[in-house]
Amino acid sequence: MEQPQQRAKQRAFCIAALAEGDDLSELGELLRTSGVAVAGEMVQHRERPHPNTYLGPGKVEEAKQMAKECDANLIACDDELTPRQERNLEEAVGLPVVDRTAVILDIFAAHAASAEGKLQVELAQLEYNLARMRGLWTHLERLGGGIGTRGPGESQIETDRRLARDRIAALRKRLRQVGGTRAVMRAERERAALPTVALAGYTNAGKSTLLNALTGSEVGVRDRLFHTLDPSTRTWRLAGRQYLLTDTVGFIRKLPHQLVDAFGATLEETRRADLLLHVLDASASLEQAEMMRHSVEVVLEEIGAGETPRLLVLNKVDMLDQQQRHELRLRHPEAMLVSASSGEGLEELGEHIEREFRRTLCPVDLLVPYDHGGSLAELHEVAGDVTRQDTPEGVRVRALVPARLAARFERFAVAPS
Ligand SMILES: Nc1nc2c(ncn2[C@@H]2O[C@H](COP(=O)(O)OP(=O)(O)OP(=O)(O)O)[C@@H](O)[C@H]2O)c(=O)[nH]1
Ligand SMILES: [Mg+2]
Repeated sequence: MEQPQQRAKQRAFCIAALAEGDDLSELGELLRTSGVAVAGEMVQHRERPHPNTYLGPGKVEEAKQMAKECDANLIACDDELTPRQERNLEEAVGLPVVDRTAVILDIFAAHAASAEGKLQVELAQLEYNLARMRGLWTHLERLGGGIGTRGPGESQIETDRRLARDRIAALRKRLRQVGGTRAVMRAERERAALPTVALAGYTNAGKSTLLNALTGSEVGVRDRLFHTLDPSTRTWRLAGRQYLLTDTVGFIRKLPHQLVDAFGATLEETRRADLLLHVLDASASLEQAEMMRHSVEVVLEEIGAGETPRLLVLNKVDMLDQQQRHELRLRHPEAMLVSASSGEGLEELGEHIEREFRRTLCPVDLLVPYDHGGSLAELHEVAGDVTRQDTPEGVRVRALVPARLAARFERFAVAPS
């Protein structure tokens, strides 16, 4: 799918209108992930972007000159542009303009592996393009080799829009069907009543590495943005009990709303977890880390996981010295410090989670008659700390079960001895 020779020809001049700061490194990282080189950059400090041209008129002129001097053939903007801003900028600078959303969508398109992931990305791209009244695919042209063209006639645009709307409806329907299968699988898991833990966090925080380290699996890991798009769930054994651990798509500052919308089903796994591990790259600068932590909180809120219990996991501490670790502990006294690579802190993390779950368990005292072997087997699956004793009337059992399952065994309840 990658076409390095063609892609390397893209040289972007990066622009941003920021209230403060001048850090365009993340946009640069996104562009590189997408195979585009960074030729130069410019930041204008302003309260909010210019409504017509994003940068102010004088700065647009300056950007045009600078882009020319560094031989850029593309302008990349660190925000999502309105269609009008994009058009005006393109006209004024005389170069194609891509915004942050287009770049992120392009990366998602390149990384989508599963059928569902591809559908979700296509849906997000269509919605983005539809709002822009442009031909179906343009710009980075990864998906169809440039089916659409810039500036098609009105009737062409109308046809494209109609096609796009039809396709969007078809995609939504298809995704609902796929989502149905997912719901069935989830229902099965819920019947098995395993506690579920989901990994959430900024892209590249080390979520997949952590999943692998904890469960001994081999989910793909790479030092690139948005490597994981499809959720993967593994069982995780902890103190004799089985948990489900789910890894899913990473978040980013200004995550395009089209993606949040399209990835709704995938993010459902995050929303429904009993516990969220918010994985944060602790090797980042304080400022970076704070920005990443905040962005993740915002997205979690947005997808309706704001209330899910969560635990902050500071990863990559192998890159820190004692002083830095000490500062982190003071800053986040509730957090766990771990290194998914070296294994440091993973045992403590497991113990902590185990303790938290134990607190939600409910003690039961039962007398299960001998002809109810099925219930006994079920109990063994979901309960911890089971002690049993055979008596003439049946099996006398004492165990800890998840509160939401206690009712299943109520009919066997007896007074504690
Ligand atoms: N030094 C160090 N590097 C780590 C650690 N955990 C992960 N990494 C590296 O960080 C990079 C990203 O790791 P992933 O596990 O792919 O991150 P992710 O959060 O799953 O990223 P996305 O799937 O893109 O959202 C890889 O190069 C890992 O090798 C750690 O504890 N220490
Ligand atoms: Mg990953």
